[in-house]
Amino acid sequence: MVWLTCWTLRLLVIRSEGTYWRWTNYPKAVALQQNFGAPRTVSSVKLFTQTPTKAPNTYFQYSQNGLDWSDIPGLSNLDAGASYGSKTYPVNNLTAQYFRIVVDNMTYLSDIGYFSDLQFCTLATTGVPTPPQANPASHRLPVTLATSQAGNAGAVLDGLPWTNWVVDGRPSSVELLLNLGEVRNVTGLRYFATYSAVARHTSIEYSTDLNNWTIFPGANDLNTGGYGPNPAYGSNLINFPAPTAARYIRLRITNPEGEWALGGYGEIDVLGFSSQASNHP
Ligand SMILES: [Ca+2]
Repeated sequence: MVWLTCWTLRLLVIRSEGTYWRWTNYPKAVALQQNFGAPRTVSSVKLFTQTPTKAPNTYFQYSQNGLDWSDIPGLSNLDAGASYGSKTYPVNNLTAQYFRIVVDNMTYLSDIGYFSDLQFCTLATTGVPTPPQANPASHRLPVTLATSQAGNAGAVLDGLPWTNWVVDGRPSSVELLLNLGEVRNVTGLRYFATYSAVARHTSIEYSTDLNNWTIFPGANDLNTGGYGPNPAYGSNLINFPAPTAARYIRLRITNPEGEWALGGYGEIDVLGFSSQASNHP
């Protein structure tokens, strides 16, 4: 006989009254993790959502070592704040030592998460650890460095949508280089465009060695700026047709109209996955 038991994660109190798990001031991503100490078999996850919760990109994940994480099948990229109250998510008896919830702030909100109860319900037996997923879903990849010949390139990584990378003085072209630190499978780009500049002729390119560059299919001569004709102000998503092996991503903007300022990206995130598993924060 086995007994269903539920373990409640301790919820942090973040600038709020009561026991809520809530983060403010534009976090990139937040995670709440549980180490069971030994492999445990999870049969469901219960989450109590307060209102108004904003958690449009929520993932429930598992790991055997606390480092390499996979999404629990079916519990990937959920809008966990869509409805108030308790909700139970089924899990098909997945066995792991570590479980966690991740809220990824892919839409650059000031305030994410507002949960008051989170339970991983386990069968009181140990089992065979479940291997990592073979084909993980796309997530936001860590970007180790952003560089450019001018402007504050680091502003696209600081989490704050209003601090941006701008190059003024009527440049003929500019480039912003993102380094992933290792070769990953890249599937798209998410970015926040501000009013500060134009980017009417943008190509998005990739490389594994900094020498050989290729434009992503469909990513040539795009209007990606938040100002000017047909502005793309705010949060934008560009999906590439297929996963592409890349370590470096380059946004190259040319300026045939002689505009004063180019760029204006408040944040840029690269989407994709590594060979084994994904890591959010
Ligand atoms: Ca920023």
